[in-house]
Parts: sequence; structure tokens; C-alpha cells
Amino acid sequence: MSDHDEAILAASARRPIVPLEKGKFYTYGTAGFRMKADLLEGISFRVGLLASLRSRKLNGQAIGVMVTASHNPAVDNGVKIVDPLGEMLEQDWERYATALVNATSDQHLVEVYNLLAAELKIDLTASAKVVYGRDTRPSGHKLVAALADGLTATKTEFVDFKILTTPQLHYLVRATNSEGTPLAYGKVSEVGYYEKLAEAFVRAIRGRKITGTLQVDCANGVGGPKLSEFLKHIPKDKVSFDVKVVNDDVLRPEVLNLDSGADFVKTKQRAPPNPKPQPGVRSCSLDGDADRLIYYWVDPETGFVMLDGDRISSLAASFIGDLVESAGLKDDLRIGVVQTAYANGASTNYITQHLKLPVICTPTGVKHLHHVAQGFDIGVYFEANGHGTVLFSPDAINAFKNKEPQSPAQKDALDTLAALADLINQTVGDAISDMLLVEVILAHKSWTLRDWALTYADLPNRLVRVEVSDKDRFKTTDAERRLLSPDGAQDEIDQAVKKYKDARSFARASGTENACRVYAEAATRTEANELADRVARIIERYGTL
Ligand code: G16
Repeated sequence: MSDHDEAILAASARRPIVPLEKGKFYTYGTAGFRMKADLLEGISFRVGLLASLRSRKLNGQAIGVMVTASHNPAVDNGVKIVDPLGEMLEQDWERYATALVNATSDQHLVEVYNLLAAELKIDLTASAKVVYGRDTRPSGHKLVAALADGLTATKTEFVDFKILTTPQLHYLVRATNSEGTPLAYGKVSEVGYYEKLAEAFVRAIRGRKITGTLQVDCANGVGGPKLSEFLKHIPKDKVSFDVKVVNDDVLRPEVLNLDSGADFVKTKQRAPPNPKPQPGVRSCSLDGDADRLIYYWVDPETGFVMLDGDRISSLAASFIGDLVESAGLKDDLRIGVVQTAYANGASTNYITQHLKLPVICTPTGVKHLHHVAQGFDIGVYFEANGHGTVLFSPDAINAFKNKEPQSPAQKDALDTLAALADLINQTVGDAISDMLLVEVILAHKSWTLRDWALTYADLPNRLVRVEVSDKDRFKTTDAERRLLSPDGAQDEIDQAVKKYKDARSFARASGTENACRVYAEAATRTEANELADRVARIIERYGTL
């Protein structure tokens, strides 16, 4: 037994885990532990133990913990762990987190903790550091208090950054670990984040004009106040950026993500009802913790038009690809795009056939996409739901900064690329940073949203959420495009798909909600809707068998 044992035993007794019914376990899902907030106190405490072990294993580097349930309703919350470079927790460690969280008693918890320390050869006397933040959910208070108990019991140094967007916490983790090194990521403060983004935004815009007003729906989440704060850091004499922040009420928890936000827009395929959509206004929506972004406008002639994560991905890949060519770096840097099965087939065709870039498909969850994107010098990854970013390798950043330009045009391209590498959050998808990226690209191209939408035509598609009694019965393969179980379900989906032109459909269990998701696309809107309904009924039936 280590000298932490008594402290863990005592603190664990105050932060008990809620037992699940027999045969059920808590799992580290798409984005950490996420569920009804009243189940999470004990979990948050145990995540503190895990984060301390992880920090000790990594020579005392700071580990991040974010308390958020992002796009989920206000009654939910979640806890996720961030690695030293600001990336999601290494996947091998998810099972250690799961082992701690599912320990059946305080005593068992201490045993699992010590077993892990022994197995992973962790010196429990070494120093450890954790930094954490939370979104605006009221339940966040008690969850960070439970987390802090876990950190205190294990003698872990910690910094509470209070209320943050998820990407801000990721930024702060990386900034903390790189402080004072040649790879310093930015100042270790929320203000440092705003300053970095604002400075890079001015450099990336390079005097171009942003046309009209941008209306930003913040889902009544943490993105509202943080975006307003960020806007104060843009020097008005250098960039004129007219932003109207809407749905930024964080005082009434019940309105969080309610009829607003990126998830609402993407799944309902319409603008939030409030404020009443005005034709022609360039608009975008963030989600509850500001890591997803969807653009849209209501066209006076054709109605609602959405520019989702696939669109942001192809826009960024095309713009950055052109800059790399102008900078004379085309033969030196490998650019690639990473998507999931939810990517619209038309976007994949556009990227492979028109942009001539490789596309790799991974399972859902930015943790998967991020990892694969790191295999490129410039890896563009976005999920269709608007979650994503662009990663630049050290070689790419080095080339932007140190290549000797042969012409003014080449210098301009290199300077813009260097600015983009600072503007784009390299740790995780960040709605505020992604929004600035889109604005920079539209300004450079002098494009409206309509120009952007004209690059290709989306295949009509529909996403449906299906409540089932046991979502864990649905197991997938082939980057989640096919069901392995329950037996027979995939055959029925295949039969349904065959009935429609250019059709594709798949179903999978959500890793953040207690439900399955069904995606369908087809040649026409009616067919896509019909197919989605059919497959949803198949899933409903198998889910209740
Ligand atoms: C999280 C993940 C995303 C994922 C989304 C939905 O987003 O970070 O990568 O796409 O969940 O996942 P699922 O379909 O498994 O529920 P967020 O914004 O909720 O943190």
C-alpha cells in the first residue's frame, strides 16, 4: 500500500460511485465519461486519481481535465482527460480510467490504483500536475470539487482555470507544458489564448476586408461570453469584424443547447428559431462547449443552406493547398484529409477528385481523426458535425518560417501559412478558431457563403437519433460503416439501401448519448428521408428485441 492509500480511502468514502445494474459498466466513450450529472461525482473523483497517475508517468507534465457535456442537454455532464500536448487521452489509458471508475468499493479502488502504479512502473512519490476547467453547467461546481479531492488525496499540484471552453482548456494544457521552451505554445492564461488568436487573425487577414455582419449563435453555452471576450482583443484599426453574438444566455441553465447550437442546426437542418432567421445573414452556430462549428444562411430564393464540417474541411484543404503551391512547397509537404462515415459522399468525391487529395476514414471521435491527421505534414480533419481542425507538422511550420521566398507572391503565401498555423488550434477542434479561419478564407477569396456552397452539391442526407433499450448491443466494423451485431441487422440495412439511388446508410451506438444514430444519404431528399426512416425502424426493432 502506498502512502496515498489512507487519503484515497477517506476521500472516496465522501465521493461514492453510483453502482450500475448487474453486468453494466461505466465506459470511457467518444469524449470521456458522459451521462446524467448526478452519476458523475464519484467518477470525477476517480478521474483525478487517473490524471495524477498519468502525470507521474509522464515525468510530471501537466494533464488536463475538462468537465463538460458539450452538445448534450443541461442535465448531463461529462469528464474527459487531456494529454500533455493538448490532445485527447492516449487510448491505451482509457481502459485504466475505466478500471478505476468501475472499482466496486473504496478498498477495491485503492487496490486498482496501486496495481496500475505497479504495472505501469509509476513512482507515486514523483511530482504530478493537473489543470482543469468546466463549462457553464451548474453541476460542474461539485464535479470539479470531487476532482480536486482526488488530486489532493494523491498529492497532485493543480490549477483550477474555472469556466472555459473545451478548446481553451486544451490550449492551456499545451501552453503549460511548453512554457519557457522553444516550442512555447502561448501564454498560460485565458487572456494569452485571446491574444494569440487575435494577433494571428490580424496577420492572416493581411488587410483584406470582411464583408457584412456575422451572426454567431452560441447555444447559450460557454462560447457566448468567451467569444465576446475574445472580440475585445481584435484591434479595430487593423480588422473590421462585425459580429453579432446571439443565444449567449448562460444564466438560465435550462436553455443550454435548447433549440440552438451546432448540433441542432446539423441534425434539424434548419436555423435556430431564435432570433428569427433573417434571409441573407451570414450565420454560424457553436455548440455548448464551443468545439463545433456550422455555418449557414437562409437564402431568399432557395431557403436554408448549411455549410457543415465537411464544407469547412474542403474549404480549408483547398485554400491551404493553393497556398502551399504558391509558396513553392507542393513537393515537400504531404496534405491529407481525414473524415468519418458521416462525411457527405459528395465532399469525399470533391476532395479526392477535384482537390486531388487523399482522404482517410476513421471511426467517430476527434481522438481517432486527430491521430490519423498527424500522419500528414498538413492534416485537415473535420467531422460532418463541425468538430475538427488542421494540424501542421514541425517540418511544415519550419518551412513556412524559414523558406527563402523567391517572389513577393511566394512571401505572401508563406506569411499567410505561418499565420494560419498560429490561428488554428493545433490541440483540438475549436469553434472560435475555426470560425476565424473560415472568415480569413472567405475574405481572401472575396467569397460569400453562396460562393462557398457552389463548390459542390451535397447529396441529400439525414441523421436520426434512435432510442433503444441497450445501445451496447450494436457493434460496428469498417470505420463504423457496418454493423457486426445484432445478427441480421446489417443484412436488413443492406436490403433497404438497395432500394434507393446513390444511397448509403449506416447505424452505430453513440458514445456520448444513450441512443443509436442512423445516417442516410441518397440521390433525392425524399429518398434520403425515406431510407433514414426505414433504417431507424430496423434499429428500433433490433434495439428492443
Ligand atoms: C463528441 C466528440 C466528437 C463526436 C461527438 C458525437 O463531441 O468529441 O468527436 O463526433 O461527440 O459522438 P457520438 O456520435 O459518439 O455521440 P462533443 O462536441 O459532444 O464533445
